[in-house]
Amino acid sequence: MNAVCSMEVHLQRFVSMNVSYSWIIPMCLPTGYLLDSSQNICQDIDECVAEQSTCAGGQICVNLYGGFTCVRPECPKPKHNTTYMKTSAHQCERTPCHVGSAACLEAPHSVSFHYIGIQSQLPVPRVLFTMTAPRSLGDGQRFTITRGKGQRGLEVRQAGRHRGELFLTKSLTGPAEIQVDVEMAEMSAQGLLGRHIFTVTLFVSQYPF
Ligand SMILES: [Ca+2]
Repeated sequence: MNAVCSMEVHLQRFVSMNVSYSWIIPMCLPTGYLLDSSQNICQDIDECVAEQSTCAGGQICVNLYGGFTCVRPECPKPKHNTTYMKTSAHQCERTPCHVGSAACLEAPHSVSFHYIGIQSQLPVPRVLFTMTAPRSLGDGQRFTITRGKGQRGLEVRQAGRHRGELFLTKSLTGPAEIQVDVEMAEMSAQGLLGRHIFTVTLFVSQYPF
């Protein structure tokens, strides 16, 4: 990664010898950061807010620590009489099923996409993402990691009657991109009412800032 450097000049005067002496210390920080001199820390530049991103039309800008990325969430492809349509930039919902199509009725009701930038070696435990039922039909929800469950350090837990949390139990070292799917199953006394998939992509930065 390239670095942006500035020079800091330090000056000292040797009184007894009546001479001045100066030296220069280079201050380097990776691209994508600004030096916050009041706190002496590297501050991420939010390229999405600053409109410095070059995302194409239809793409969504996601700010990351030390950079940004452009994403274009895509709905699941039609399969077994099951189709999805985009209901927002981040969400797809299943279209009404044909009568008698069991495969369609068993498919998830919605798929939503979430992008999270985190720093490398983040202290743990830490909640990364909270999932809530958009409308509560059932008696409760059950949360399960259905894809990427082999990824160490990521777990889900019930955090309330209609809420679940994806949380980090082990520090992740970047740069890395990790994708997990979390399923929220809406349950009633009669059984499963419906399923919702949260596709979560984590972008772990190269540095711990
Ligand atoms: Ca950034």
